[in-house]
Amino acid sequence: MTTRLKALRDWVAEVAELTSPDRIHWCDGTEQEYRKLIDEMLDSGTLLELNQQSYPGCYLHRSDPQDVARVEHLTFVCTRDQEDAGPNNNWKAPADAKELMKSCFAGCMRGRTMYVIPYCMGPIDSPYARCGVEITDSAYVVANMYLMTRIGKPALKRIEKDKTFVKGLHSTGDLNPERRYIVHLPEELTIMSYGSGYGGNALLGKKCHALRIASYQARTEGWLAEHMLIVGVQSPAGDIRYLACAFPSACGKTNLAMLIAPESQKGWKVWTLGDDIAWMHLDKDGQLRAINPEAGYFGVVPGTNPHTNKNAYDTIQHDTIFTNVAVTADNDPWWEEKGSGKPTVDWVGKPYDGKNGPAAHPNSRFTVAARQNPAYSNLAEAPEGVPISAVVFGGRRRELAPLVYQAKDWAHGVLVGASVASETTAAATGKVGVVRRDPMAMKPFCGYNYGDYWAHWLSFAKRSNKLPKIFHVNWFRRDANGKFLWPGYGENLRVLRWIIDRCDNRVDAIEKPIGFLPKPSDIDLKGLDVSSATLEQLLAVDPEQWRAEMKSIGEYFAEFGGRLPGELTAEHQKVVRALG
Ligand code: GTP
Ligand code: SPV
Ligand code: MN
Repeated sequence: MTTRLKALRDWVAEVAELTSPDRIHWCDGTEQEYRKLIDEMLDSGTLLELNQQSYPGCYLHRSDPQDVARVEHLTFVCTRDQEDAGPNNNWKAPADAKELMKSCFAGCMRGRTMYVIPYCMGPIDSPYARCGVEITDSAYVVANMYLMTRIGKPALKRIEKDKTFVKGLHSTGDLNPERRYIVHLPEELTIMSYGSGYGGNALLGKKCHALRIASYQARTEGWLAEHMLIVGVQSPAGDIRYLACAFPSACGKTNLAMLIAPESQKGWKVWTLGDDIAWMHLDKDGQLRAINPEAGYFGVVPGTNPHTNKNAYDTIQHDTIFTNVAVTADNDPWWEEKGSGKPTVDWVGKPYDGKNGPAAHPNSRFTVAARQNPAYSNLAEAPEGVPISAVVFGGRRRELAPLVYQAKDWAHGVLVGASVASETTAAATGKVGVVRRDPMAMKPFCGYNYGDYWAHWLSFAKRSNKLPKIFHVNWFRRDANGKFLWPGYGENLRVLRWIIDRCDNRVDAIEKPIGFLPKPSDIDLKGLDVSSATLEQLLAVDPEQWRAEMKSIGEYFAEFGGRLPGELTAEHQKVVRALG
């Protein structure tokens, strides 16, 4: 296989010249190719076969123990002008970044195969889809891209038609954490990733392209590339409302995207469109529509069980790649809170004695094709996407943020999104459980200056009067003993129902300085072990705490100096004044 697109041929030749691979393989994206790759990885030990009776088509990959999460401190956005990357990104001058990466990549594929993966983010026939080509020396990356995106011949055909593509160059290198860089050149639609084989560092279609590069493109082209799940919530009457929800990494997107209604919520049904990324455009009528650029899930494994997330649990019973989980004596995959089985070997491959932390890595992941999800929406691959009724922001906050509230209008909603803060998780290296600012859940993923990004969000109000309503949720509020106040998971449907009731003007709300809060009687608690006192606690807005929060948000905003839109400052001031 090769291509008639000269720009692509030239780039592949140039990379081969730099990296000196033994072989070049153009991925055609067929099942036979996938099978062959799996067999080769089983031979080389990159993959281990799991029990094929109980988990047919499932394999385990153990990554390097030092390479288990995204590395935000080694991720760079390299714009010509540092201001364009903003204080929210690490920056290097493009020329310096290129030189550094060139020195890393020089000869790095000697003895290896160089895979060329043409891929399409979004349904192949969607006007909103965008393509890229990832060059990698990792068969594991190819297999993951096969499950999660649309790769091979159909993508290449589209690239040849579009005549443009994002260039992503990746090598696992020697996995030295001191020589690991994830570099983006948004002005050149280029990504260079060296020294990691893990998830968001290496599967370049995902965070690198579909968020960092795409968000940069979306700004100039008038659309949005967001770290959001997309769901359809169907009422007993059969009406479906689509929601796009942005929560930081490991804060519940996959779980909400696959939610199953509890017993007491008869007739409600949730359909999954996407679990991590949404690309949203205004259509000609001013309706915001979303597509999921991905075709599979790279989901957090621990905590997945038939009670928390039965759809995910069922989805990963076959044809799944598990990364960094434990195994049982029967060679089944195992993870914390799986609810059955016992681990005998931990995620690094050592006998599990229960003494050295969890058996599965807290950021262990499953990779699986979306079509295996029993709740996969029949509109998930609609080229025109689905109409979004509500945008929902959320974070992991043990205090302060109530279970749910609604922004007063679009501009206030942008403030609510820009004010998101959340406890850090195992999805990125570094300390876990520290509250940090994570506007729109995009801190690690916004490919340009946050000040410009907020201005871009605000600009939508001038372009449409049919924009979605904006909300904020927090499933993670705790009591004085550290226990979650809200049961979460399937029960979150009760909160989605209030959100939809608000969108459809079915219920009033209580106006507070921070936004509209539900009347407690409008949250359905039927069949739920949550007292009205607990609900009151969940919905409480403590003015003292909120004054402190607004002060800290103001200080954070000030870091963006002249790039901070005046309209956002005005929205902030309004809330500060209302809080007194
Ligand atoms: P990324 O893939 O990193 O972007 O994460 P995500 O946002 O998709 O998070 P995911 O749904 O995988 O959930 C992460 C963790 O949060 C898992 O351990 C879940 O079990 C837990 N979790 C998800 N939803 C809830 C909830 O409603 N309540 C509580 N208490 N925990 C939840
Ligand atoms: C996240 O960290 O938000 C993920 C996993 O979805 S990764 O693909 O590694 O970015
Ligand atoms: Mn994510």
